[in-house]
Amino acid sequence: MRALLNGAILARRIKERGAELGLGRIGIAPIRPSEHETFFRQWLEEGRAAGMFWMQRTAEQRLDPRRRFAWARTAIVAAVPYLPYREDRSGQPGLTPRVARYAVGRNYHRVLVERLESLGGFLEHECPGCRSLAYSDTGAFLERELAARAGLGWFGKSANLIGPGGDSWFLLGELLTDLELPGDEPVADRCGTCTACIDACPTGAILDARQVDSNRCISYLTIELRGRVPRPLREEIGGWVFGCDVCQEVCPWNRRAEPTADVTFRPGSHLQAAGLADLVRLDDAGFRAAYKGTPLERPQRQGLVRNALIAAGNSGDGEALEAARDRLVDPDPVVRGAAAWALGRQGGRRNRARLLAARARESDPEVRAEIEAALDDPEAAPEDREAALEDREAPAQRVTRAGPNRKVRPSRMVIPT
Ligand code: B12
Ligand code: SF4
Ligand code: SF4
Repeated sequence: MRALLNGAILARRIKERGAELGLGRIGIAPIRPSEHETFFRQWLEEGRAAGMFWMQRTAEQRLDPRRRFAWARTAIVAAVPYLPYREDRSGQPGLTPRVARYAVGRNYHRVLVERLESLGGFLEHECPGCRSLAYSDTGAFLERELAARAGLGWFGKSANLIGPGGDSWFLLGELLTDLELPGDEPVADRCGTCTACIDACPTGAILDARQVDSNRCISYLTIELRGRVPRPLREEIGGWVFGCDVCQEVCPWNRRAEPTADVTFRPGSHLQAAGLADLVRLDDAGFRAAYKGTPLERPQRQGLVRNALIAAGNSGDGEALEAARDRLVDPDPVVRGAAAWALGRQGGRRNRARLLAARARESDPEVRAEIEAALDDPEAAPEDREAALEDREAPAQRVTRAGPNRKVRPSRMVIPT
């Protein structure tokens, strides 16, 4: 343990250096066991972590970082602003409005850790022999709790941390150190009687008592979930292909937020120049070329193409739906199933013909079930359903009975709302 006589001066210099390094606002908190242990354990026990089993596996360390880092005394926590643009999302080009704002630029984990390590170098220079370790997101910490303790914001009803200056468009990272530094004061909760985030969440994922049920959160469904998205939630995902910003968009504290000048978070050309159809068409090589090293690498090709197909089914984007027909023969069964869903939702004679052909050759039982459900989609126009039922009884007569050139239904939703 290292006590410092000039801790307050060092803390101020750390904050100044952090700002110079692009770490935004810095707060300091002692490392100690969680004050919200019951809350966290209950969240896990009620299955709110969904398929993120790593949360359960590392629960004890999250609740008390000293179990793993016995030497650590203080967390220097950075809240790095990332808002990439001020304007309404729908005015952004290409895929940008379909991707959560924190992920439109470069991979922030790497960037934040590099900057925090530079801050560690500064600490070493000021206090030779001290120890430090940088993390952002991927470490087993309750980062929001650490940040709240370090005075970087309050835990809003949306579960997002809202900064004392009044917005939640920032990412967190921390530098653990064996130095003992004076901590900052937590800020008061200013959500008041507002419930805008709870009311606006498209999937009803925000429960009372500031809990998010990951099973329903679009961020989880589009980024972390491997395999099929549960059917009842697909429509609610709207046009999102990676993450979701709805609970932050409606937060009154975010209304006047200024975009960051940090180029790290500027929308990349891989998103601005591409459309939904490009995403639907991605093969392995195309995925690696466009998305490796970006935040969108996380769901892998299977997840990203699956998400694009769901967005296509919801948006009625003609080019993307045209591309979806080819995905019925994709090597990945999850992608084939999502393609069936998108085409079933859109209805129409040509889509039905493709689905019937796919059903005839499909050997995977789960994809077959998707195709059956798509042929029977209650969302399809009534004449589609009728024709689909007839198709099952007498496939050979389908083309003549369904009638020519039935119009594809109009768009339900063009971009996420
Ligand atoms: C798992 C995870 C998710 C999951 C689960 C989300 C969740 N709400 O728990 C999913 C995939 C759904 C997700 C989504 C998002 N995430 Co996320 N996620 C994480 C991760 C890895 C762990 C979070 C966790 O431990 N959850 C368990 C719950 C119980 O903990 P918690 O929400 O953090 O709450 C704790 C404290 O805040 C504390 N607490 C503190 N004060 C108070 C006060 C009261 C009254 C109470 C009751 C509790 C309380 O209680 C809890 C236990 O300590 C963290 C990184 C990390 N290592 O912490 C990023 C992190 C929380 N995510 C982040 C972001 C940006 C997002 C998204 C906005 C991304 C997007 N746009 O799509 C969404 C927001 C969804 C939402 N409304 O929460 C940021 C949050 C930044 C911020 N300003 O808050 C983090 C910190 C990553 C980072 N390094 O910046 N995420
Ligand atoms: S990120 Fe989207 S789905 Fe998740 S809690 Fe917020 S509004 Fe709901
Ligand atoms: S929308 Fe309202 S309730 Fe939700 S986090 Fe913002 S201020 Fe709090």
